[in-house]
Amino acid sequence: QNTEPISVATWNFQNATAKAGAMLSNGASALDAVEQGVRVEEANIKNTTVGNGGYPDRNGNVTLDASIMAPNGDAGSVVYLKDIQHPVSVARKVMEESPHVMLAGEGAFHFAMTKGFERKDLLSQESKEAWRKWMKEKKYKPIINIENHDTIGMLCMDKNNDIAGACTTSGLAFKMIGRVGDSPIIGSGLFVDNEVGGAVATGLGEAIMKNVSSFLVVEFMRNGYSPQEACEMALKRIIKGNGNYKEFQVGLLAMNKAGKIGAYSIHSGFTYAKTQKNLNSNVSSSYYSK
Ligand code: SD4
Repeated sequence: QNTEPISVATWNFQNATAKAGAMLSNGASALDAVEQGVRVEEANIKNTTVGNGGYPDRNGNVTLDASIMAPNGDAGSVVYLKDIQHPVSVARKVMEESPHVMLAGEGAFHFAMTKGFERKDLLSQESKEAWRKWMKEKKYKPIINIENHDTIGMLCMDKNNDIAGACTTSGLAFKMIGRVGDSPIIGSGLFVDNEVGGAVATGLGEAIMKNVSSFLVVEFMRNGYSPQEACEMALKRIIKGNGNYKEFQVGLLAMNKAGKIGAYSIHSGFTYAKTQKNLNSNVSSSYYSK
């Protein structure tokens, strides 16, 4: 099998897929491309759900979750990491230079310091103002597709047909202190099995974690379903277990070894970015709720 390299990412993050796509065209590995691709959004101060400029928790702390998976099945992740702009790169270091898969909070920060990462205050002026405004009413309600849903989950396939994935987020805006979402949980926000394909998730992490969505999507593909069918089947299982699905959004995105893509969400509004052969596009996913 020889498929043209391809990169896809949740939401309209074409700058990220374009970066990864350009690297893949130049022969980069899927792992390098996926890391550098999501770093584009981690550095983007305008993206209030990822990395620098992310919305804080209700105590004003920006806390980041990120994960990465390599074609050989290795994985690394960080949860509740503060003051580091590129959590995905810390996750990669955890994968490659520690005996562990996941590091949390202070330990993750300490590890990052020993690996030469820079300490940086990530709370932007805009995010600080949004938080102050939120503090006036203190009403916690994730809003479908807006504000709370801009996590980047990315899948890349390189010229050798190897697949890698990454997922990085500041989590839900104004979450409780200590809250960790699906994005750094291997199998929930991200899963790659290089024999079969990969999947990433975005949306309400609490629903995704209970469903282990990305692992489920990949297992469905292993059983012969297309990426589209697999996303639909996994998402319908979330809906079945949640009477209140009308109140939250989940989007799933998958790629198989043939480079076929599938995406499905509960509500309209979920899109994914795609770069292949230097062509960038933004594709609307199909969805369940009318
Ligand atoms: C979380 N799934 O922390 C993430 C949020 C998200 O776009 O996807 N935002 O629950």
